[in-house]
Amino acid sequence: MTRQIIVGNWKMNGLSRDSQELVKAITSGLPANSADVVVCPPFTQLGLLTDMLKPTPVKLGAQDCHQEVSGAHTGDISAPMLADLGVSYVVLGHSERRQEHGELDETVREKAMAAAKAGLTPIVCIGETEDQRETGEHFDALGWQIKGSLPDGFNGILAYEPIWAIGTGLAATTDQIAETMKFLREELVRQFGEAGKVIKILYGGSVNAGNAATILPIPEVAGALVGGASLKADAFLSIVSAAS
Ligand code: G2H
Repeated sequence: MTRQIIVGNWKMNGLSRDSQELVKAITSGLPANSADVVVCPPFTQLGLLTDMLKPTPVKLGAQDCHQEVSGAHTGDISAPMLADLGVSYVVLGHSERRQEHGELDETVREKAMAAAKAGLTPIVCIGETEDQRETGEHFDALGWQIKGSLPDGFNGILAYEPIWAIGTGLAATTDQIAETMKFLREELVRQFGEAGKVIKILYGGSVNAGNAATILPIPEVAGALVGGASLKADAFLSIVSAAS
């Protein structure tokens, strides 16, 4: 079995000193033979942290990239720019970007292609709204998002983050995660054939030190995308320790 992967999504948090302290605490507290660990700080901290992380097994991720390589896109950062800094992963299509920046599946798909071309591993997020879950439309919604957001030949990671579980402290139940993971695997195989069998699927949405040991062993869960709990070294390390 491949190692699980725990990804810390710091979102818009972290000034220089906090970021360095957090990374120092995470890298010095990593358990032996730990799961794979990725931290995704804001863009502003990537340059600073790349040197700190180089001698450690912890990898660096970004929280977005532009779909173009360069050009007139004020305020944006391209995938080759991230690769140039030593970034290995990039989170794409997070629901906060879909909501706050109007990102559509098609843009997410283009970003995933750009990331892969630059040598980054895209972590593409999908997830249903509370309404879709309540009306039983969640599988349809997820199926469409997979179809729209993942490019042909997708060789990255899929993150399932039910929107209603993000930052609410209310993670999906074990049954909901298990049932959804099974559905996602079937969809991936339907879309990508053999290759769909090995695409890693992460769960995200209020993963914390208390529930990680219940969530991570669920079949098909290849790891977790962690927001709030990735900002505290002890909580994040507990989650890493719960991974296999
Ligand atoms: C979901 C998750 C990280 P949190 O957005 O991507 O955040 O763990 O705070 O729910």
